[in-house]
Amino acid sequence: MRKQPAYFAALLGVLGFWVCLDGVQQPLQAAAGTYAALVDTDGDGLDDLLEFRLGTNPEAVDTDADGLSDHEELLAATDPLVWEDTSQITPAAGLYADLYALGDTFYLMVSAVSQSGATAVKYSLANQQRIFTVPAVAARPFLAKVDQHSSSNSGWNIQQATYAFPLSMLSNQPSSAIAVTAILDGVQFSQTRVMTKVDYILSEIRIPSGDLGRSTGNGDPVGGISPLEPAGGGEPPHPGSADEVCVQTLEAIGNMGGGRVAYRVVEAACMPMASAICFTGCATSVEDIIIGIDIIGLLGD
Ligand SMILES: [Ca+2]
Ligand SMILES: [Ca+2]
Repeated sequence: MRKQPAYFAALLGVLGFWVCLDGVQQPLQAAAGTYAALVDTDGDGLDDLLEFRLGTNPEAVDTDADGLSDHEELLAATDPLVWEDTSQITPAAGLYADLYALGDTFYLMVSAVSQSGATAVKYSLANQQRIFTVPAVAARPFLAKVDQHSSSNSGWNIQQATYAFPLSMLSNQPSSAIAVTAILDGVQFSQTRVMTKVDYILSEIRIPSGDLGRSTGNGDPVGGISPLEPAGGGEPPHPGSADEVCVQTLEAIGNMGGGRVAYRVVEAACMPMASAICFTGCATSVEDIIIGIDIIGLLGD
């Protein structure tokens, strides 16, 4: 196992949420083998492997041809797979973070669109036991790629950084989360990715309804699983309730293709557990539908 700095080893902190699975998930197979990490064929800022995960075309900047690039759509919280009247979209600051895995490495891409640039960028890692937050400078040893893109809106700029971390940071944990917070044009934004082992497969849990997991600070995700407060405003990770663990029981209800499996929450509760910490926002409600994405099964070794 690769050696990793203590601050990041400790990072994936709290998250007292476990997922139990009822039903059977078939590991999904897809032909990701032709893609290489950190390659962005169409130059839109989204690596080919990330586009493979998202279902966008790695060889087209604007998959749905609505005038906004796939990357800008993620930052604008619109759907890069659905044509929208982008002339009606008011330019706004946005933060997007996503990850993909290849071999023994996972790649975390963070990008922000703003007028004045991103400041106070911080990263948090959380697991059942703890949360650890560091400023962006502490993650610099893992930096694999930085980039800048011009926005389709004059006066707005897209900043981007991609980090390469040992996959063991996630795969050794039953569940974990990565959160990014930043100040964009004076407003705090955050993005979170939540991973959990489902039948021994590390899967990413995302919010349904076509949402690709974005948060722009003014979005208000409903349902789903998140270690952040679900309210808008991009609140940072917080320790939540001590000595509790969120237990979600999921029932697989459908294979959505592309590595995605839909689950229905059949049980959701915060339960007492010594030394565990339950994020306020991690509890779903019964009958919520969440999406698990088999990132390792799709793109792993
Ligand atoms: Ca691309
Ligand atoms: Ca679109």
